[in-house]
Amino acid sequence: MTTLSRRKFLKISGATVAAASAVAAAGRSVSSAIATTNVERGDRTVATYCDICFWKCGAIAHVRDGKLWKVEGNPLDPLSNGRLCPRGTGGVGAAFDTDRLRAPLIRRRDRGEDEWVEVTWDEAMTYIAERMQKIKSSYGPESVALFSHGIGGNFFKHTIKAFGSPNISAPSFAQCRGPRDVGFRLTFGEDVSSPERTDIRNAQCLVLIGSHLGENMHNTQVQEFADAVGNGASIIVVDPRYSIAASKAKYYLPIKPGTDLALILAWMNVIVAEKLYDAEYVAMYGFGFEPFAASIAPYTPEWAYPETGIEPALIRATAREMARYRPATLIHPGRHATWYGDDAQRSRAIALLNALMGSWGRKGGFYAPVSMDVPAYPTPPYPTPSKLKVDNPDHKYPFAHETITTGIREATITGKPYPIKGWFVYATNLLHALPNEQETIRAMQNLDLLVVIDVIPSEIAGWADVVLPESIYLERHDELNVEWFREPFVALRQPVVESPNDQKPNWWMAKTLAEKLGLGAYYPWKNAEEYLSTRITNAGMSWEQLKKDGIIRGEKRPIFFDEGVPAEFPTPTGKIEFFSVQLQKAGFDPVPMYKRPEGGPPGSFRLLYGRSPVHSFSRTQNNPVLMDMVDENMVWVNADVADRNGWKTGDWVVLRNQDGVVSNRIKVLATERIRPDCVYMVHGFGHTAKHLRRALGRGASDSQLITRYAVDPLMGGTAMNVNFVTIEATEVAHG
Ligand SMILES: Nc1nc2c(c(=O)[nH]1)N[C@H]1C(S)=C(S)[C@@H](COP(=O)(O)OP(=O)(O)OC[C@H]3O[C@@H](n4cnc5c(=O)[nH]c(N)nc54)[C@H](O)[C@@H]3O)O[C@H]1N2
Ligand SMILES: Nc1nc2c(c(=O)[nH]1)N[C@H]1C(S)=C(S)[C@@H](COP(=O)(O)OP(=O)(O)OC[C@H]3O[C@@H](n4cnc5c(=O)[nH]c(N)nc54)[C@H](O)[C@@H]3O)O[C@H]1N2
Ligand code: SF4
Ligand SMILES: [Mo]
Repeated sequence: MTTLSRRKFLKISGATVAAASAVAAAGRSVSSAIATTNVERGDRTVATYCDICFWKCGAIAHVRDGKLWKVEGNPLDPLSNGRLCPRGTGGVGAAFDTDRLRAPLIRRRDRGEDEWVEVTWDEAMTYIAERMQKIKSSYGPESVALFSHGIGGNFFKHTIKAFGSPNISAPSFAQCRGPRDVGFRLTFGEDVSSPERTDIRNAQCLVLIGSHLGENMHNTQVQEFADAVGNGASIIVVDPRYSIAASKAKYYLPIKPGTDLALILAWMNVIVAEKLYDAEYVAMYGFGFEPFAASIAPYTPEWAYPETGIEPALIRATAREMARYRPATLIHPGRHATWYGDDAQRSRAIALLNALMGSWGRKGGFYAPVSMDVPAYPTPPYPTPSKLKVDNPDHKYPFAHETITTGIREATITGKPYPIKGWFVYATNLLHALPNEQETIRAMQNLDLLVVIDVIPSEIAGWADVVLPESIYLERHDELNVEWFREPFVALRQPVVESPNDQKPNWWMAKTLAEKLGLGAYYPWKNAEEYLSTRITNAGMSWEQLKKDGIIRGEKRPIFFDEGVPAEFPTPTGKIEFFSVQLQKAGFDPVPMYKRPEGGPPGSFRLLYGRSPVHSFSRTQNNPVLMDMVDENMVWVNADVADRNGWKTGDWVVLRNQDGVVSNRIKVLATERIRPDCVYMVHGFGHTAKHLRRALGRGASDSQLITRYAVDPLMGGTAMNVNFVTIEATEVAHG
């Protein structure tokens, strides 16, 4: 695994982009782009925003002689502040990927067998519309579901809602930030949302529990983290693995995996017992502090020590350190919170610890986000579905406020509460994103229609009946980015270059499909430019300015209590709920309580995973520029453990999980930087889709080994850090 400094990356990226363009120019897929743009000479720039992850940084794309040249940060953009992360800079590689999907495909043989015919867009859309109508007449429109991730899915959502289905879901809830947002909602009445409303820049003490900023490259957070470090903020990192963030920390707590709730309870115990909390804030805004204090009284540092492996003196020292800087003490809420099944309650404990610090609504803590007011384009009201969503029957998960992907999958398998017969999958590689891929495959076998919209022949595309090739983000318009953030702004994504083959943008596909379904009234506009410019003009802004600058910023507004933001907490009591009556009524712990996580079989290691700083999920491993930097993952193994077993860095091994699933081969990284009871790899590698020629068989897939998951009883999140593996030396390539 290579970790590059930013400076080194920037030096390399120019050269690799050039190399990539040269390679691409020799390949078939870009030759037509070159032919159509040959006439263009000189340099031009187009302002747009990035799509290599969901942070949506403002970017300036450079075109030289008609060819995409490079992408940089847009200095006018408050998310990027003129600087992209390595993935955003390497994003241009997506355009030069010679394995891109080029034309619509219809499957010729059984689902999962790789045989396709290229069809015209009209044939593809007619085929899809006919099958949707058939599902509608046999089962009702609700039996068509949409999985979609990212802003590009907005128009497909519109078409599916117009068709009459409420079953629309993204992995960002039940596989990512869902438990966190539920835990914070139960406490403060509001979500942390995305971009996170964390004032990292002004934090004087920053506590990172897992959140591996610096590997997790969400741009603004990483920039602010660097600022905080530069300002001398006290950093406390809790992680079984010595992360990049840990290397910046004053205190590093190598916790036993799965025991964070015990640590947080012990911290709160110290802070309450020693009266270190913000008493005025708690008295003014808190509800149920007395029963809360009584409930956490048994959780002393001495109690937490054998659970967490963190010494009582260190627990006390870090609790006091946090209290010293309050309210500018930010216990980061994390993002990928689906870990052990107690995740909403662990997140609630993080929320409560922040409440004790008085950091919610305060500088260096959590701000109140603001946004620009851009009215929707007027379209007819959606039909009211005659059935409720399938994902959460009888409100089994009472605090799920978004749709649960795995609930839709479950209904597709069981046919209950009603059958799901059609899936649209937009920009989400469900075989990597959902735990237990066999369940996803079983569900897909029950479908009458599976449409995948992707840019490359991903694993999920391999299962589709119809594959629709999308233009990449640098070749299309998308919905406006009207984000809730520190300051209001609106950003535009617009085409920089043309698509090289027969790829189309999502808005065109969703509109054309709606028209085929007789739902043309929902698309009263001619094209994306008309749609977007109407919205902008109706909001009283200049379309020409937005096209030129890529961004329009609004006036700064108050974002903290002491700047005049009213301290309102939309919970049932209107206060910060130290004790939660709604949880109690629903049969859950009103104050978080700790339960020890289950261990694994003897001789096994808990499988942990995270991010590579230069890759996004499973979507960038075929990108020539990013693969040039990190082209495989490695399995981190504690150095002593490796030594005892005779495994050396660079040795090939396979991992076998508790259910007998064996991974692709992967190289060992023997390191002091991880505890002996777990192993670690970055997510997204180990591709099996054979048309992803660059990514195929490189590294191993954590997703493949995640056959087991624990479900959060509050909100249905699927916790994935509950798998265990053994390690076996190997010489041969598997998979
Ligand atoms: N480069 C890059 N950046 C990204 C993304 C990407 O794909 N690539 N994806 C973005 C998205 S959507 C998300 S949700 C975030 C995810 O990023 P985070 O929210 O930061 O995800 P975590 O799961 O908290 O991070 C994994 C870390 O948790 C540690 N860990 C594992 N188990 C435990 C435990 O029991 N206790 C503790 N304390 N730590 C543990 C791991 O060792 C690892 O360092 O990243 C975002 N940023
Ligand atoms: N095992 C495991 N599972 C996880 C995680 C993990 O770390 N480990 N992380 C979880 C988290 S935090 C999240 S947020 C989710 C993320 O889950 P997803 O958002 O599903 O992430 P990807 O696996 O990257 O799948 C994205 C798919 O979209 C395609 N794509 C890329 N660009 C475009 C485009 O412009 N248009 C279209 N139509 N398609 C495009 C890619 O080729 C790819 O097939 O996964 C969750 N699941
Ligand atoms: S954080 Fe990086 S990949 Fe994500 S939008 Fe920003 S520049 Fe793009
Ligand atoms: Mo995520």
